[in-house]
Amino acid sequence: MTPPSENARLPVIQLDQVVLREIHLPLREPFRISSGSVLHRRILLLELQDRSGAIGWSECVAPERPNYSPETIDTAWLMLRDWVLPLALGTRIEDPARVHTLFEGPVRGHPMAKAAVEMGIWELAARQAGISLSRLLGGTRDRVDVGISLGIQESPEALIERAQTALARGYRKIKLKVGPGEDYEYVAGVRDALGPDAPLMVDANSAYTLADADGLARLDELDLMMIEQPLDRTDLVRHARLQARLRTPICLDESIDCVDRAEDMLELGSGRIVNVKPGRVGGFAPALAIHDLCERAGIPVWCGGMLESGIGRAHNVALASLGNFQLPGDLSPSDRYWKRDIVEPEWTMDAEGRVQVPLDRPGMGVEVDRARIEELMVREEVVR
Ligand code: OSB
Ligand code: MG
Repeated sequence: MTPPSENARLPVIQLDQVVLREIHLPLREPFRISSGSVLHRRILLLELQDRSGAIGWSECVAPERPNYSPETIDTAWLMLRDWVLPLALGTRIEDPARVHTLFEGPVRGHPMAKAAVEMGIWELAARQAGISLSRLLGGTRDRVDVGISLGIQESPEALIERAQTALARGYRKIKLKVGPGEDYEYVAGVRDALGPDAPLMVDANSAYTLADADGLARLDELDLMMIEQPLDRTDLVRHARLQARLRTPICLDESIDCVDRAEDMLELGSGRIVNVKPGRVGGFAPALAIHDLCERAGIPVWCGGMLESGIGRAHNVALASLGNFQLPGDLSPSDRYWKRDIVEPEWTMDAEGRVQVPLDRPGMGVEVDRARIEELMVREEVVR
């Protein structure tokens, strides 16, 4: 397939410097998944400067703790400064779709660190070309369906209340985080309260093993859209065995960290849906390749989230505007996460559960509130 970037005339990019900044952004409420909880998001932002003076922004989605994948904000900072950025700085970049190949051989792993640079270059290229990031990526939608991801709560009642509020607010998909002992009762309670048509799913973040297959098969009764990442991140074979036992589609998140893993999933039957997070797979180009592969195979994808600020959200919204993002993304509006976001305008959702893709603005389509970043910043380093 023709890389989408070939459809636009792009100026050559040559990065002079990249500023790494860490900001602390408190969530409105703690977000708990099976492997841990977060209340204060430590966020790594990249400001990329081209030799022309043009600027691009990106966000590294690595969390504080290595409980989702091995990466953390601190490993990403180190990898960016010492290994990834030196490969990009000063290099003539004619096509953002090829940037990820610079990093592949010399740096094994660390997809979130790599993705932050790759995605920032796409953003910069779109701005330079005067077109939206969505258009540069090959997006076809002007609005995107939104889902919400609800953390594990103290009780089924507390979860039911949040799920009811989310449904009334217009969300098109309601994802419930689950784990052993905090699953069937919670999800059945929500199903009962919301009715048979509510678009419900669960996400286990690898909390189960095949020994839990009977319990997971019970979830079939609850007519879920999908069960996200029930088993270990590295385990495609057992996901295939589990999928063979379930009526409910398995969606893989953590397991799909590159295009080849998506191909393996298709071949093995490890799942029927893919959650695409550009940070998890090393950037937009691998994310687009997974999107295309799944489209050819008749597998729907949707855009996941990592509790991004308005910058990472902008990148996700642009990606989710592509055709095979058939299911609602974890792209909640700014005020679901933060008292105040770091971009202008903030991200909003309409009453039908949709977010507008800012097609008429160059680049990611929102402006960074530098004063706010200054206020929230705890660390800064310029890499040249
Ligand atoms: O597994 O999708 C996940 C947040 C942090 C780490 C992992 C996940 C999540 C979410 C949040 O589900 C989705 C969002 O950003 O709203
Ligand atoms: Mg997930």
